[in-house]
Amino acid sequence: MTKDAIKNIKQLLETPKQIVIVPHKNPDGDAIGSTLGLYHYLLKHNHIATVIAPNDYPDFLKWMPEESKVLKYDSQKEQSDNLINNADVIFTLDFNALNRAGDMEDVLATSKAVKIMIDHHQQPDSYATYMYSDVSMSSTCEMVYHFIDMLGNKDQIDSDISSCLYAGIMTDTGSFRFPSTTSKTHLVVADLIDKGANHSDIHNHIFDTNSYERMQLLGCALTNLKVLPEYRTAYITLSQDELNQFKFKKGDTEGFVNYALSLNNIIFAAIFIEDSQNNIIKISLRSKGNFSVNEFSRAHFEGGGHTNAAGGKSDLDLKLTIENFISILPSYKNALNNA
Ligand SMILES: [Mn+2]
Repeated sequence: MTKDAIKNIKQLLETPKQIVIVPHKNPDGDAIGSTLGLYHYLLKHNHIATVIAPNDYPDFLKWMPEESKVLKYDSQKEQSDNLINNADVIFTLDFNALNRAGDMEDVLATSKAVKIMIDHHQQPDSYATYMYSDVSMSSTCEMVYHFIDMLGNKDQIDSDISSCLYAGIMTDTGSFRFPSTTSKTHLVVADLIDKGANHSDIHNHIFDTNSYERMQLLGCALTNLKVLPEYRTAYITLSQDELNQFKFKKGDTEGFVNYALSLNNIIFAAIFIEDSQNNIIKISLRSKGNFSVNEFSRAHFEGGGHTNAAGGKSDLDLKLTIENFISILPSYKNALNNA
C-alpha cells in the first residue's frame, strides 16, 4: 500500500463511520478471523461496524469473540442490504473479485461506499478504491496485522483481535507449514501470542472438535483415494450418498485433500465433492512446488486461488468430472514431472 493510500484511509477512519466488512462465500478460518479481527479494531475507534458473511461457516470457527454478531446474507438479506446501501466504507477481506461474495455481488458492486480490499489471492479485480493486495502473504489475517501497524496502531491490538488473527494465520498456513509461511509470519504470530492469543486453546477449538461421523467420512474418503503415479497426482471423491451416510456437516471435509497430497512422490492432489443441492461438483486442488493449481483451475474448473491451493467447480456429474480431470492430465505431464 502506498503512503498516500494509508494517509487517506487514516483520515477516512478518523471520524466514526458506518462500516461493513465482508469475507468470501463459504468463509474459512482466514476469512472469519480477518473480518472479526478488523471488526474489533474498528470498534475501538467508535465506528459502527458489521461483519456480513455471504453464507454460514463451520462450527469450529464459532468460538471467536463476537462471532454471534456476524450476519449471514443468505438468511438476513434485508438487514444486510440496508447496511450495505448505507455504508460509508466497505472492507472486502480474503477475496479479490466480487463474484466470490456470491449473492452479495450486485449490492456490493452498486454501493457508493469507499471500498477497501485486503487480500492475498492472485490476479485481483479492480473494484476497490484502495487495494492492499499481496500474494506473498501467508494470510489475510497477517495482512490485517500489518494494516493496523501501517495505521500506526499496533499497540491497540488486544487479545480479541489477536485470537481472531492467530486463528486465520494458523489455518491458512496449514499450521505454519506451507511455503507462504515466512520468518515475518512467525514474528507476527509471536507478537499475537504476547498480546493475548492462546495458541493452544485456538488449536483445540479448530482441530480437536471431530465428530465420530466425520472420522468415518474421512475413512470413506481415504478408501476412495486414487493415485496416478505417472502424473504424480492423487485424488479423492465423495458422492452425495456418501456424505449423507456419514451425516455431512459444513466443514467436515476441510483438510481431506491434504491426505492425498501427503503421499510419497505426489505433488498434485484434488478432492471432488458432489453437491446435489447446487447440482455441481465442488473441487479443491493442492500442489507442491511450482505447479500452479491457480492456473489449472482457472483454465479448466472455473476457479482459482493461490499457486499451491485453489478451488473450482464442475457442472458435469461426478463420474464425468473425474473422466474430464484425467483426460486433462496428459497435457500437464511435463509440468507435473518437473515441478
Ligand atoms: Mn486466505
